[in-house]
Amino acid sequence: MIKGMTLVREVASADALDKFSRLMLALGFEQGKGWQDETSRGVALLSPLGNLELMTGRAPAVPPILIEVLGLDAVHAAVEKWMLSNYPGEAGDLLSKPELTHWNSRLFTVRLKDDAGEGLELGFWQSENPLHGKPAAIEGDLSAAGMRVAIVTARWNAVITDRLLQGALDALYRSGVAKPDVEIVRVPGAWEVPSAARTLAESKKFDAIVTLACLIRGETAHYEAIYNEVARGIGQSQQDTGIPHAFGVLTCETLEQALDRAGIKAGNKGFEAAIAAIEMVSIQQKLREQGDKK
Ligand code: DLZ
Repeated sequence: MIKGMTLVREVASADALDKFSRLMLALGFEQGKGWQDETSRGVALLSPLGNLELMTGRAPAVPPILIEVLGLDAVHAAVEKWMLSNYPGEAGDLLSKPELTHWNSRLFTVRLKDDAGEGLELGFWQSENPLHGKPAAIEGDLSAAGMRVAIVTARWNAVITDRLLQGALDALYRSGVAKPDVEIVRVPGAWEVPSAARTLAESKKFDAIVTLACLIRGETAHYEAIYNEVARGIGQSQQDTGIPHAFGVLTCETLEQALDRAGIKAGNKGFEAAIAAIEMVSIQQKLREQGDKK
């Protein structure tokens, strides 16, 4: 199994090596295991993706070390700041501006000069193609046209759960679910959510179930016991039926915290749960299609 690639490149001096590693660490590179012995010293830097490119023909005019980034302008600003403090008066000559390349990217270069005037040239680049370098992954779509969804919502703490419900409906309708394809089931409290969710899932009439409830520690006797059972029951229904169940059960210390998570300050967890349900339905469809092809 291939694990990664290592390119070993000699640098002109210890000074250039130090400058290089300090700049890379300042930009957020993870430090790998370097080495030091009587004859040499090495610095290792790890990046999330590696890419070895060999070529023939017209060589792109680029430095031998290229670092692919997201947010090239922000990286340029960070490198410029670093250069201004490490090469006062010279940064303008050593650092280029980002420019378009003939290979559908933007690039800037930086020269890390050492005391002897030698050093190391690096290039930072970003592809104009937003999908470039993305690891291949199966991801769900958020288009929900034709999807049938059941929402189970608890009446207990209705001031919160009604807001969660509004958030969930907003997400479903905006993603293309038709109103007649949404069934809303109200149950007394969080405790009753799993059994209703399971009945709906077993009916095979729905592609996904969204569960909504709110438990407030300070106001809920046996808070831990109820919460554990609700979470277990919803999870088990999902596992046993294979129908995605989104978990929109709030567990909060105070009513204020619950309000924040129901649309005031920290998003609306009902909205988020509905989006997760849509995404999971789409992912399951894709996984099934992939399985059928094999
Ligand atoms: C009993 C109870 C309590 C104390 N607290 C809550 C809560 O914070 N949130 C909630 O959704 N439900 C609560 N319940 C009601 C139980 O979930 C359940 O509805 C009743 O015990 C009846 O079975």
